[in-house]
Amino acid sequence: MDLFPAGLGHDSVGAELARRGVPRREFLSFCASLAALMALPAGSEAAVAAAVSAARRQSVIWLSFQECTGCAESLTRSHSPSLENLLFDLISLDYQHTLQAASGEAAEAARMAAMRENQGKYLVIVDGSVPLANPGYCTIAGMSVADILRETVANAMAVVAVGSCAAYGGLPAAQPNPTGAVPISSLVMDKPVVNVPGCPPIPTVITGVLAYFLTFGRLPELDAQGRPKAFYGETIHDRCYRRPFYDQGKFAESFDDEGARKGWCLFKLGCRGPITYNACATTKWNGGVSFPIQSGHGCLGCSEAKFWDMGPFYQPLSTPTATSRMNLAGAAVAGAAAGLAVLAANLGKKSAAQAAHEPIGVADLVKDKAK
Ligand code: FSX
Repeated sequence: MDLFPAGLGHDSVGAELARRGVPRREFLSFCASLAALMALPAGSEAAVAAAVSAARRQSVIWLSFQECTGCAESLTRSHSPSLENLLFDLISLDYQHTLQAASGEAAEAARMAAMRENQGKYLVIVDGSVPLANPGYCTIAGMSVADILRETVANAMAVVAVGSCAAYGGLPAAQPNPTGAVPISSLVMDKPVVNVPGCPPIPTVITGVLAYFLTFGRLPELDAQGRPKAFYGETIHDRCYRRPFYDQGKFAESFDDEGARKGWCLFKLGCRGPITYNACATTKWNGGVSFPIQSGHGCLGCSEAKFWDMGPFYQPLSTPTATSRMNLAGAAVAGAAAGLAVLAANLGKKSAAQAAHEPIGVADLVKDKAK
């Protein structure tokens, strides 16, 4: 199979890779990592390679509003694909405050040119929330960010709201929300919007969503909150390697006790893993090295709506119920095989123990999501 056939458009990813002499083997291994990232079945890499090769380098305009730049910092730690892969091979990042060389009028001219030359085809990524209490609270080149958003998405194909600020309002929207901060989805009604929450989001998840869009020309399957199911389909708790300790009723009571040293469950130290949907426990951070729970710190729930207001941090969600302890007792009596069956049942999407908890914050969360 010729990955970079002669008939490819001059602005295709394949043509660009061929020009730069990227070896076939290297490209295929890159596509294999993309396929794994997108949770595609084994053997999909050839199809991904063909699609990526023929794809046009995607024009992307990245807007940053009320935020801390943690999301862009996270992206720069992307390892698979690396930021370098992403920028030079897959996309044409035509505007991004933190990474672009241009400034002032030249930067704004680049945004206008990208909008003009790629009408209906460019992707808009937004991090940060929009202040509605006063347009002067956040402006770029003399324009309110609400107007910049409106202008930029008018001819866009789709919008990706990166980070909990863009997806839910995040830190700027925490009580008492002095700037009247709102998420992107409350202002963009006529374009597809995908939410990639997290404060910041996992870099692999940001690049995974972009890779999916580039490969298939559409957004991945989303849940009711507009999050890609492939990355936000399960809770941290569902996939946590400390989960067996939870099921056995073994909990650290402080960050330096015997239980903590033995790696027991951090639930009693306020871990929000049971109510937090994200891929930290599987994808991990820093090239797959670790994630907060593996480093001895409970999950703060940063990818859930209103997580700043669901506090205080380190307050346990609730006391583990008798249900999970009963599971342990039953497992012990019935032996190892039965224990594994109980564990398998508990690893289901909503275990009886999880359903019985109704942790603090869940009701609020559901209420917020229903709005
Ligand atoms: Fe918000 Fe991102 Fe947290 Fe910071 O851009 S999601 S405050 S990591 O920077 O928007």
